[in-house]
Amino acid sequence: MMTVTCTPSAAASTDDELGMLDVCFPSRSSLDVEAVAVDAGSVSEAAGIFRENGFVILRGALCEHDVKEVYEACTRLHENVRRIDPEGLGNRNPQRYSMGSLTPSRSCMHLSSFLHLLTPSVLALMDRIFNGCFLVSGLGGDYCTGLTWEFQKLHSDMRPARPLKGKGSSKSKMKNAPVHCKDFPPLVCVNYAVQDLTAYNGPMRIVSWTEMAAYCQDKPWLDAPSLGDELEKRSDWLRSKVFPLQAGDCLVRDVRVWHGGCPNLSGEARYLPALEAISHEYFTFLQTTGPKQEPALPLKLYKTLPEAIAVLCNHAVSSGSSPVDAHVDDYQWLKADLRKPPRDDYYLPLYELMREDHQPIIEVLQKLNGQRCLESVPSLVAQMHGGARDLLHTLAARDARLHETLLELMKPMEQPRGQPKRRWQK
Ligand SMILES: O=C(O)CCC(=O)C(=O)O
Repeated sequence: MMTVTCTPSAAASTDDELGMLDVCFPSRSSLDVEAVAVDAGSVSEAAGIFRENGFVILRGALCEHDVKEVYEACTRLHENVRRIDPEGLGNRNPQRYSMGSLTPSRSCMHLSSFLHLLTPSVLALMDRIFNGCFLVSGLGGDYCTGLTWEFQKLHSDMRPARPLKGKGSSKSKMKNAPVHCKDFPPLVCVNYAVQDLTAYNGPMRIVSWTEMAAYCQDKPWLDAPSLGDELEKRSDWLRSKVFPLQAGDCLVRDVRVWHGGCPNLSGEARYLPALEAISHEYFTFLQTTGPKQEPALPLKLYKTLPEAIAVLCNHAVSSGSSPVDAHVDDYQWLKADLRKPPRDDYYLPLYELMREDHQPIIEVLQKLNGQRCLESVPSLVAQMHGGARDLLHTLAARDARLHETLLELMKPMEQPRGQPKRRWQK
């Protein structure tokens, strides 16, 4: 394995740069995705994988029609967000957004397309994971724009929880919350892919309970590593990305399992809309200790749900005269200022120096990967600056498939000036 260093160097060699490109955009994930993936209907098998790892992938959970509608809903949401945050400062780091946190109701339950995420196969799995004792706590998810440069630090969505220790810290307000036992998840998030997820368009990365425990060893309260530490001590985790996924697949994860966002330089926003399920126990705890929640599900939409699904949402439904009732399918119903400063550092030394070179390369690779819009690849290559073009050529020289495809595409083009001809010849 190539050695990566955390020391920024203004004059990184091509080998360093290729190595970094492989860490940031590996052609294969270091996660054995097939080993943790099952068909959406295989509830028992899925529950077993979930229990062991803290997550599982369900193939084909959302049908094509619903994928399309949810994707369009995400796109509309993003268009409206852009009006409020044209610079892309984000609410979860630059260019990154939590969709639930964008709206005054802290959920997307007022957008009818999001109700497609309440799929029977996923709810059957929730039933198994929570032993029948759960509710739907929200619909939301995360997205990053098509030009998201940085990684996001690995994190648990519930930082005070101590699943590897089994009990809360004595100082925390959450000390007695029912969130510390590893085998009883308080919250499960189901992130749906609504577009194919590839190496290049910002799939999420995630690590298993076993890996977390090995990292923490005798310090079970330890937080996830910073990005610098991750690169230095666990560079494989930066490659532990949930891809390839097809639109319609979903990642079911205990929110306490460490995960994080990855760069997306594909030029297209990547959406991961989500359903969130909460245990009865944790819900009751929040009812008695937390702030009162405003209803998030308009009565009009609630009435369209099948009985078996509606009962899981009873606690979130409005009376018919709440603010949310006036905003059914209103994509402009967003917080006036939705931007939030980043919680963690998101700089990865060395990568920062190279990302400008990587961006045009990733756009080309993503287009080749999807075999879509191949006509635009030659012009993308022609627009690259010298450094990026050199790097792509070096990559092509090492990767037979990339070499052949680019060679074919480049036939009608002139050799870029200054490039030795042999780079394009086998
Ligand atoms: O968008 C992603 O891939 C992960 C986002 C995430 O985990 C977060 O913002 O908390």
